[in-house]
Amino acid sequence: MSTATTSIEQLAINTIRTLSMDAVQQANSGHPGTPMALAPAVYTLWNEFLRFDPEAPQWMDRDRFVLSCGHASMLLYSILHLTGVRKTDAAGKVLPGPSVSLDDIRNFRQFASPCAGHPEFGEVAGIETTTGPLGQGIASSVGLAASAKWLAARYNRPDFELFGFRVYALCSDGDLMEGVGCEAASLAGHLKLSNLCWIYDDNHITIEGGTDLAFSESVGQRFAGLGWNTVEVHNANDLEAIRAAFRTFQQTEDRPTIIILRSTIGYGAPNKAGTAEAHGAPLGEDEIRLAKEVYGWPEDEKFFVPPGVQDHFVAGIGKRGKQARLEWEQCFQSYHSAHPELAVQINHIRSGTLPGNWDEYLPRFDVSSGSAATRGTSGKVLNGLARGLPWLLGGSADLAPSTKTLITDEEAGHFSSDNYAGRNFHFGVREQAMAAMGNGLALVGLRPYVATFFVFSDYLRPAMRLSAFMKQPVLYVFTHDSIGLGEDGPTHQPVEHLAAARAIPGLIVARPGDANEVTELYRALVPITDQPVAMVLTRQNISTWDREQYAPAAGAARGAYVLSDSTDGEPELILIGTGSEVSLCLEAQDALAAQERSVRVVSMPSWELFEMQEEAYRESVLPSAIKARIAVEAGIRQGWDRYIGSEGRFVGMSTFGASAPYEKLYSHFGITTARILEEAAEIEVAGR
Ligand SMILES: Cc1ncc(C[n+]2csc(CCOP(=O)(O)OP(=O)(O)O)c2C)c(N)n1
Ligand SMILES: [Mg+2]
Repeated sequence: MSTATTSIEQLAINTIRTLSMDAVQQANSGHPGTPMALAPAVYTLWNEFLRFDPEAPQWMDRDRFVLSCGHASMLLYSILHLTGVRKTDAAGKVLPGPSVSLDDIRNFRQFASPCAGHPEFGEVAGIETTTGPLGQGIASSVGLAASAKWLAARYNRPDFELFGFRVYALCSDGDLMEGVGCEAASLAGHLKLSNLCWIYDDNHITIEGGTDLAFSESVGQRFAGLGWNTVEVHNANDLEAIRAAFRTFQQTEDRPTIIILRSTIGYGAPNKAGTAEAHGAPLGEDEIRLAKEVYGWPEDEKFFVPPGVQDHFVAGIGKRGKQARLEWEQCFQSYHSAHPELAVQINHIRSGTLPGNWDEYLPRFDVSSGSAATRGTSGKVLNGLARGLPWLLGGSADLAPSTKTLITDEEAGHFSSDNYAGRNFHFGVREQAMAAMGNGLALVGLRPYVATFFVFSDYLRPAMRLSAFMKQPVLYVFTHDSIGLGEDGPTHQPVEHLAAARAIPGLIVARPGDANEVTELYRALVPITDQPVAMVLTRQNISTWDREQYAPAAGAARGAYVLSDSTDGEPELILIGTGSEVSLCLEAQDALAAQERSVRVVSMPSWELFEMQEEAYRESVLPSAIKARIAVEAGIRQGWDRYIGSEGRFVGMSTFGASAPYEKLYSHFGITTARILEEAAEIEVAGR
């Protein structure tokens, strides 16, 4: 056999296989076996089913393809190359040239190549979400599918079927073993997301060997139990069966579908097929030659794309996708005339911009409003935000009454299989899937928030890390932010979580110190569209400061500001507080003033916002000459040395908390004004 006598379909499939094998061999690392096995499914999906225009890879209603088994990245790079997906810039504008060139594939896994080890969102048009941590891709795909349902329910009108995209996610044994995948599948089944299709690569192989080592459940029965439609394809090379499976998916209107595709990893490699050896290492030159022989491929050709293959994709996905996209553009134009206000909203969603009046309804609080928990204040602010920002949507992992994250406006509704237009999501007790879904919602351009107790941020940390990595503006609302939550005790009391959140590059952590700081932080953070935010809020009541006496709350937007300065000249000591502990600093400042000590109090709700300010501003708040500094925060010290220096003092936690009313805990753990005064008495002060 030679390429001349092979059908064009088979040639296209084998091109995906050989590009993947060659790239992994050249990089001397990577995963060849899975692309070799799944090339037929990917070929069929892309060329015959996917509604995707390679010339407009950011088209809003395109079908999404998620490669959840990100280790098989060459599969994605190969298909993006062969289908001629165009390059785009950061704003999504189509540029000349391909998204993935043959040279990019030759540079697979090399520095600055868009073809990274695992697919990275933003690097290459056509990568819909970053994958690699198994389970995250399929979990995000549920958010993508929910977005499509929501957009359709909100914006489609008779004669204007603007939204209806489908989401296909290719996943492996590892994806289905991971808990996050199961949480997401459970929710997708419950929500009857019929536009969601997972293709499960049932190859019986993981890294350590056969799946019989650790995975013997019936995936089909599990998914049937979760409310999914299950379809089996017994041979991953059977194109007719694959086509039939996709047709069944497209005709299923009441459930998501999982296609269980029995495959052979490393298909075609005579010595390595079907073994774990084909998973994560180059096949080796000899084995590649033998596999090419099996495929009827010229054995010595590398990175070979036979004539006709790219044209074949142009005639398939290219033609179909372009036509669908042009029809959509036309439809959107008439929609613009018929429903101008809605069209404006859609344009905001696609460009990631905010409506002009988005912050019009944000509340302000005066001293007479008394003390309040910042979680409660956040609830009010969030509701004001929801009025001005119609595509703000989200919910909690079964804690909305505690996290105060319900949008109470009746029009908002509850997202469910009976009402996909709802803005209040109920994620159930599934923090991991919730955050991954948040990523999916954000990737489509919606503004999602997700909420839980701060201590459970550990459960969703991998997805939160990906929000930051993908520069997605997911708003994490974390309440019950310290020992201040009291009687629920140390299992529920975050201690190391502020440090852990601040450790994630790109995540903005904000811990407001009073009600007006809550408002001002939301106002500052919502326009930031390329970073996620963790809003960290109290359960206990804290006072609302008199802004006649103290500096305006707008200072919070700069991350740290002088809330209250010494009245008699240069301060000798700076007290820095965050959240509920700023008030302790203010009390200490008064007590120290009585001792004729000049003290400045800095409220520092967000390190990250502070670091974005100019050097001159930062120096004005924390003058480098003033070395006597005490930070007060009901968390661990880690990281604070940056602001208090080696001579600084820290009042906070160094152990887990305890179960008791919060006042008792603050005094037991020594987070008190008295303790600040002790530290102030001991600290070395220049010139004293
Ligand atoms: C959360 C997570 N844990 C571990 C890994 C490392 N890892 C990559 S692939 C893999 C398993 C490979 O088996 P499978 O998922 O079935 O993929 P296949 O080899 O069949 O393509 C593991 C453990 C990972 N990428 N993500
Ligand atoms: Mg496997």
